[in-house]
Amino acid sequence: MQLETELHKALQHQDFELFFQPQYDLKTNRITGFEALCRWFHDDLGVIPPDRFIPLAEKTGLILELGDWVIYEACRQNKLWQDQGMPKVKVSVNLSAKQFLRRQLVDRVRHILDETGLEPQYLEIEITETMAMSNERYIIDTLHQFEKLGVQVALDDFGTGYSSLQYLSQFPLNKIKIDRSFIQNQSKQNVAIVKSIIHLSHALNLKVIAEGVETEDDLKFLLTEQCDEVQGFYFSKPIPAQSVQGFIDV
Ligand code: G
Ligand code: G
Ligand code: MN
Ligand code: NA
Repeated sequence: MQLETELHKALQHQDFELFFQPQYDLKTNRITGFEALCRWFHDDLGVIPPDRFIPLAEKTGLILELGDWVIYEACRQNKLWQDQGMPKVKVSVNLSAKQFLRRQLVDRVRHILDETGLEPQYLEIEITETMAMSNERYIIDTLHQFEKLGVQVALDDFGTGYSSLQYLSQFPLNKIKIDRSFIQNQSKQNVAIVKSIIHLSHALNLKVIAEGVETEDDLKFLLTEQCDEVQGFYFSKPIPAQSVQGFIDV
């Protein structure tokens, strides 16, 4: 069985589902949003993790179609929650480099927002640090268009790439996401890095969120360092859409 053929079929049959992982404001303890994470349910193979199919989708170009679906589905779901009376929060979607470098990405997103009726400030896109630091000019231009549209932008996996601080300050970003490796291995160096990322973010007027928060100690550390938001298994793993409503009520 060729996974690429299966991926084609899965797109036609809509064998994908978005799971959602909550993000919390550390000061208010309120949910600020959900990160949408794609899951593939295969009839014979079971759940295929994104680490396996996203690289394949990128290689084959299927990421464009899949990526459009992810953005649409995330917006549709968030609007539905709002219409059901849930407090309004953001939904964030991960974009791959190929998707981002495609012309008309901003138009496609605008179209999806129109179609689903979701207000732009309730959509956040995540691009990785590595993506941002190649084609800087093009990325900065595109991000300015997103800013104009009112869509939020977060820089994902921060700390794992090689950001030029010169460029970073030119990026119209709203948020920096500290890569979970720094939270998971709190070596002396990593602690120093986390502290400086938080300071840097605040100096640049950006919100900062820590990923991979798994323990009470992680949380205390981030609270002390005045991190703005947190996400991780300590609060919840990614959950299906139908679990979100009950989740937010408790
Ligand atoms: O959901 P999980 O934590 O297993 O995700 C593993 C990786 O797959 C993460 O790096 C995540 O960003 C990526 N991923 C999950 N869903 C999507 C998606 O819809 N689009 C892209 N481009 N990446 C995704
Ligand atoms: O690359 P990105 O940040 O988009 O990856 C999100 C991935 O991180 C998802 O696969 C999600 O399941 C995973 N994740 C979220 N919270 C935690 C956590 O607390 N610990 C670990 N190990 N993984 C997490
Ligand atoms: Mn992410
Ligand atoms: Na990340």
